[in-house]
Amino acid sequence: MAITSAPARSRLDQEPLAGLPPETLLELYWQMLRSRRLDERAWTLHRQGKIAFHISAMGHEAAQAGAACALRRGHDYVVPYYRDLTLVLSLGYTPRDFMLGLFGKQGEVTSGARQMPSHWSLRSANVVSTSSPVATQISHAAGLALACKLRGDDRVALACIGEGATSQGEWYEGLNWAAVHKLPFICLVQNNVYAISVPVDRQMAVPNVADRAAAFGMPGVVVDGNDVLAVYEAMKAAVDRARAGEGPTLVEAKTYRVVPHSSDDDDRSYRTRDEVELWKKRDPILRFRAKLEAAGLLTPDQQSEHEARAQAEVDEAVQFAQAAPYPDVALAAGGVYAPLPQEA
Ligand SMILES: Cc1ncc(C[n+]2csc(CCOP(=O)(O)OP(=O)(O)O)c2C)c(N)n1
Ligand SMILES: [Mg+2]
Repeated sequence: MAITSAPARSRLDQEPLAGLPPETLLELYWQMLRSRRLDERAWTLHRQGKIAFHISAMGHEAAQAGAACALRRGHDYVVPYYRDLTLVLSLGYTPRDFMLGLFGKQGEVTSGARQMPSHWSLRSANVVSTSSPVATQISHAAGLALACKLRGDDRVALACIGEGATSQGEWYEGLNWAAVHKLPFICLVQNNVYAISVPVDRQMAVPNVADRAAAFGMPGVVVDGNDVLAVYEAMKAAVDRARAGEGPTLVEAKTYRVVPHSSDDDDRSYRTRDEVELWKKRDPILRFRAKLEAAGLLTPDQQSEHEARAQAEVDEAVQFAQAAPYPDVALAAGGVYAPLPQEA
């Protein structure tokens, strides 16, 4: 039977910190904070004319850190989308990796700097590279989940996507396939209200992306995407389900992109400043910080230490990437075209 759940209620009232040990809670906070500081620097570097392009995870940190925490790193497959900076950092991507990508320098791990930034991949963490056309990653992830099932291993495949891209045919095909074959697949939709300038109510006539899960025959769960522990709990339930052979889950994390779509976008043309300011008050990092402070897990001194460490890592990564050489021009087409055949 198809199930579409009501919006998942955070169980924090019963389990204030999702049953996670203090070190894991602090690690979650660290991943979110470091991602934000890297992201802020990327915007600055762009406005200084030092990098060509940036697309931001700002506002999505809780959705992504919570999702990463529910996975077995280096074991499960992850097919991210371009906004997943916090997710890939949580899985092992480093600040240097990120900055090498922004500067297009030699040593960039995903493609030797041949791709645009934010086309993440990381072999050691089973993070699979995606194409630029949105939603193509869904078929890739469903295929990986099928492979996991055929091999009989206990891996799951996670695909991330924005709510706008769920209008694409490949999203429907991938989710349908995953449900029909009861695959160990999780689709995490990061619903940030906009697909560039197009608001969500111009994308679909139902209030939640997760409402569509019923049509595939899989559970659909709505979760507060700015509450890292609520996302973790929803994702953990979906991962456990997939690992137990019970099939796929559609998780929709409701969040908001507090900056323009990318460094090429001017969001003043399609949304009000009041709306943006309202969502800034729901900042996922400040919310989690307050929770940790209230639980006595983060003192002001520890907070300062986290900030200093994040700034130091960002500074070091920027210096490293700026000093790195550009890739050899002769390698520009490497990995793109097969070697030319020998002349007869
Ligand atoms: C097939 C396809 N159409 C259009 C684009 C251009 N494009 C890139 S991102 C984007 C918006 C996607 O919005 P959403 O899925 O909500 O993700 P968000 O950026 O909001 O996180 C569009 C239209 C593309 N990359 N691929
Ligand atoms: Mg969106």
